[in-house]
Amino acid sequence: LKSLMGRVIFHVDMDSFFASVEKRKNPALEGLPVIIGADPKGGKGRGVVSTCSYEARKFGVHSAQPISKAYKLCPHAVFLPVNMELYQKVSERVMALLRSFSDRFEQVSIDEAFLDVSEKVKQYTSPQQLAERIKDEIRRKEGLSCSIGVAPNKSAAKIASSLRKPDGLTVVNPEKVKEFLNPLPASKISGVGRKMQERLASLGIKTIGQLARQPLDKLTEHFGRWGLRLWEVANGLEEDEVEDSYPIKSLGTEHTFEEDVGDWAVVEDCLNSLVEKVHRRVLEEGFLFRTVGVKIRFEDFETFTRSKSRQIPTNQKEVLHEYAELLLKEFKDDSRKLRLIGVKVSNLQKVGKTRNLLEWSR
Ligand code: TTP
Ligand code: MG
Repeated sequence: LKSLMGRVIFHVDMDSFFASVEKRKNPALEGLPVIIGADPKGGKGRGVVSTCSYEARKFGVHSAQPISKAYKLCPHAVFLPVNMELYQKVSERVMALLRSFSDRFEQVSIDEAFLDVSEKVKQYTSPQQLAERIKDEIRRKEGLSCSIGVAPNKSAAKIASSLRKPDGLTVVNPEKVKEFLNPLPASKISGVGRKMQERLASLGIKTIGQLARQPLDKLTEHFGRWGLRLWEVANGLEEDEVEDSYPIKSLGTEHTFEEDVGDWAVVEDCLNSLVEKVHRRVLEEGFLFRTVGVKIRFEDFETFTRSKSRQIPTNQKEVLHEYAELLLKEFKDDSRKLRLIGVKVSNLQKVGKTRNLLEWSR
């Protein structure tokens, strides 16, 4: 068995990605607060902020905030609609470049990837030098900046990339992982959101170091398998492999209603058109999917996602529709009005990859 010791893992995350791509396209935006969001209508739209430039972040604007709130915080910002096609194209080029620098490559989202460079790094004087080379290439070819975290495992690399944004580079030496993690807040661990943070705080756990020092049984008692995971990550013992992946992990779309909707017939109409759209893209891209997901946001912004998987991949619209409808049903009796619904497919497989297909349906 190949030892996982001595791995060099990079986590690369583009800086204010959608906003940076817009700035690259229109240099007049340089230095200005730029806010990207669905249907911005000059700040009066009903969508949420996808992202914003670092200039806008100084005013407290951030992802997932209602556009109207962002407008109050930063009325002089430039508001732009989401041009997903453009970002997708740039993302594909950036990911191809990152892939070329890696032994194993795993795309995590539109602007984020893990690279296992354990072998490749031997061609350079240090991991630092390889990371700088990658940053230079992305800047030269795409005019964009990114932040890179370097560590012996994925979880530490991901945390490292977030520490010196934008245009950051943080290298964690293998013997310094615990020292690096200890003082950081537990919320830096991927998957520890506000709720989890509160539950940890109620046990007196604020930092990753405090988490690391807990008896393992105490954590599993409170959090099950997730407790074990937290303990591993906190102690720098996580050893997940970088899983080679396809560039596109999911295809989806969502719709924010002009006015909150209480009539389920309207919701169903909208669902039909979202299913149509997603299905068209599935066929265009030549994918099969195994998982259908829905997203639903109520008028008070409470948001839920649900998904349902099947064993055997398919590209049939009927399946997509049936699953999506089934998943939405759960929310039908809620008295609140709806603000947004979304549909996506994931666990994608290119048609014709028979070897993988066989593995999947085993
Ligand atoms: P992130 O990497 O989370 O954010 P970012 O690249 O804009 O900024 P940072 O410098 O902090 O990394 O997400 C990547 C893109 O995904 C982002 O540019 C827009 C999109 N996105 C949304 O549409 N909605 C969201 O809630 C988030 C978090 C991101
Ligand atoms: Mg980013």
